[in-house]
Amino acid sequence: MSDEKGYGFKITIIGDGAVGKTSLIKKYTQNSFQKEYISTLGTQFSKYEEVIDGEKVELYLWDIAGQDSFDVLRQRFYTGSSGAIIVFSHAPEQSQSYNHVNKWLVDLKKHCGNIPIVLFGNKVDLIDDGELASNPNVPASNSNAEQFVKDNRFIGYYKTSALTGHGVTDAFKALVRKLYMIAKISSFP
Ligand SMILES: Nc1nc2c(ncn2[C@@H]2O[C@H](COP(=O)(O)OP(=O)(O)OP(=O)(O)O)[C@@H](O)[C@H]2O)c(=O)[nH]1
Ligand SMILES: [Mg+2]
Repeated sequence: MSDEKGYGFKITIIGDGAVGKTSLIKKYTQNSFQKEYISTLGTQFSKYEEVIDGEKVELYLWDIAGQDSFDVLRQRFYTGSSGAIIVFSHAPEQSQSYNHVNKWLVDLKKHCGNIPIVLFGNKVDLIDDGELASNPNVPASNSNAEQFVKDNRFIGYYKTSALTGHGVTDAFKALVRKLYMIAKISSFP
């Protein structure tokens, strides 16, 4: 999807309800954070422009509600995604969200095939980072999450916090840069 005006990428963001999908987009695009939880109703769409290597890149960020009640609606919104972000939460009471990452991956692949994907482990501000680094028995430990992304050929795994901003820019940029490189290579005559 390129023309002389630059590049445009649709990025779909999925993951369980309340893991922080909307908050991460807000942090990245507006550098703001909201403490109250307002569940996304169906889908939310944001457009964001940035410049990579002097070229304009437009991002169309499709934020899809994680609640099961939106399952049917969600299918239609995968269409045309250039890349995807799967988010889970490190908050202790949301530890199940890591176990559901594979379910999201299967759903995504069914509709989009093999597109570049990045895994975000969000809400790292709520846990002891040392524990993730040193205890492989924690399901979402660094070593387990890194092995998962390797096995499934994701672009990468990033620990993020939409609250503090930790890792957010690096995580989004990893995907945007990858999409840009792919588009650039395929636009060569
Ligand atoms: N401490 C902390 N709280 C966060 C973080 N990210 C999001 N939250 C909070 O978690 C709650 C849910 O965040 P949302 O961004 O609405 O989650 P969501 O994944 O978009 O949820 P759905 O739209 O229902 O799928 C909100 O109260 C946020 O303030 C984070 O990194 N750290
Ligand atoms: Mg949301």
